[in-house]
Amino acid sequence: MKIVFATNNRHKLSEVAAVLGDGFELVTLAEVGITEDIPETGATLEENASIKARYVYERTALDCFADDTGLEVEALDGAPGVHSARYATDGHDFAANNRKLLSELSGISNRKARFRTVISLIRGGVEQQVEGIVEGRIATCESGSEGFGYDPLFIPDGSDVTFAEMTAEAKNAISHRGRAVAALQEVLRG
Ligand code: ITT
Repeated sequence: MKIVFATNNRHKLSEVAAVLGDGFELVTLAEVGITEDIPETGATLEENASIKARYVYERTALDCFADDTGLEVEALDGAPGVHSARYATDGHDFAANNRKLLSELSGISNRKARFRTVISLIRGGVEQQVEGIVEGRIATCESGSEGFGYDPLFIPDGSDVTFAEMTAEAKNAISHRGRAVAALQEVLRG
């Protein structure tokens, strides 16, 4: 099955491709001629996932999906949440975002956090959303070099190590995105 994945994030692309497996051919934005950044103007992950998927559908009329993900930290009232990509700066500066998160949590003992991924799928012009969540906590310093984004700071429940210390396979087995993509697969196969 051929489907467009509306992302410019190569890490997401490889994680999603690994979970979906060989039965699905993921088409990139560049392959359908969309090279500009899709504006993410929504106030929620749900809105942004929908905006990204609709942007692609309106221009290509192809089946497509988009993922919007946020890190929600309890002691920060859910921040950075929908602003996760641009927490510290205007760009996707992972190192600066991680430094800001550690500084905001400095001296705070409640480190509870979760990653939440919302995927918006448009198939045959009909839109559906699925979600994946992983609960965990924010470490006091960065560890590991795998993955991307906040992975060096996020320790999932049931683990002693961060996502950045896990193989891609181990992260995918329990992660927000792995779970959301498993739900997406059910919908696509159903
Ligand atoms: P696209 O919109 O092009 O898909 P993006 O990087 O802007 O890519 P999001 O808005 O969904 O994607 O993600 C917001 C940020 O959340 C992202 O830049 C990372 O910093 C972080 N993030 C997302 N998924 C993550 C993951 O699995 N592990 C660690 N950080 C993640």
